[in-house]
Amino acid sequence: MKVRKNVRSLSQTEIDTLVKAFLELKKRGRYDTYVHWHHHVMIPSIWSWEPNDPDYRNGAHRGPSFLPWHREFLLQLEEDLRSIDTSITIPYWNWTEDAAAPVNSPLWSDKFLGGNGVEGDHWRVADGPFAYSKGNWPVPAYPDDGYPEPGLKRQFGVNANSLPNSDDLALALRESLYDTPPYNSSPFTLGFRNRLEGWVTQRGDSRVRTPGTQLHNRVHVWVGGNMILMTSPDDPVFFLHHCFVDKIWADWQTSMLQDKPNWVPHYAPLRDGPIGHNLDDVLKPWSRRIRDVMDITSLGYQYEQPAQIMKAVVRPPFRSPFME
Ligand code: CU1
Ligand code: CU1
Repeated sequence: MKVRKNVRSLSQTEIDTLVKAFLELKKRGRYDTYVHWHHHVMIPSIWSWEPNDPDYRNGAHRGPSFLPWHREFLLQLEEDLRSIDTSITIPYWNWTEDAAAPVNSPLWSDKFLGGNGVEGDHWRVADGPFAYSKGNWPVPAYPDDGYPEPGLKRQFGVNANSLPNSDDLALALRESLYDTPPYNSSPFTLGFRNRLEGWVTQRGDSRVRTPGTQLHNRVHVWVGGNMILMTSPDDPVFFLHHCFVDKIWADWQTSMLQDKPNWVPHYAPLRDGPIGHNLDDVLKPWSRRIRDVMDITSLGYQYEQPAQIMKAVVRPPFRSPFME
């Protein structure tokens, strides 16, 4: 059984092995396939065989398949990394642990992912293995998105001033339905997926404490630079971020199996939902169906920190009967 660890539990040797494998995949041209897969799934109707109609739905975002699609995406990358070194599993970045001091996260060490971009250098990352100046991590320019210069870019805290904390996460973990019609990204659509993806803002729920985008989305926006584009896997932090998103889903699934065993498979829609988002739909461009990625144990991995730790966070705070 593969065990995916918290980034804080990794030894420097484990970090070095992981970084080396990322660089090797990049050198072989394989890493860019992931950027293309992600980009492609975000812009429908660029191939002739795709329906060119307004109801066509993104197969990986703004809908129920958000979590299963990214679970499969991580599995694919993990296999590629393990073809270079069999000891590798993707580590997860629990950003709630860094919410108090995001810039001080151990991730941004020059021996791990490197740090913030430099404003005077088009916000390009200047230190660590992925720095533009090292030349080992080519990232193209995206002039249409406002990035006319090549190189990996980050803009910590510029577009969102904080990372989500454990209270923000608890709002998602308290949801007992996976997703609800119309299965979209409206701030009023209820369910675990829409919460965790980050679309339920203060507009849709007054219990949300910070203005602007939430949870998964907010992490992309806080890191900034390449992480806010459709090509966000250009930044390797993408996978460490999504690994935590996947862990949150797995923990939620575990707690739902205990609390609501009759509601299996804890997924919706089973059928008749948007194309690509039903339980038996295939996760394109791969071959597994959503149904096939529901149970991480059967996929051969687990997470280092047990779900019970997350459950402690889920317990609602005491509310006096004299309060609203
Ligand atoms: Cu994505
Ligand atoms: Cu994402």
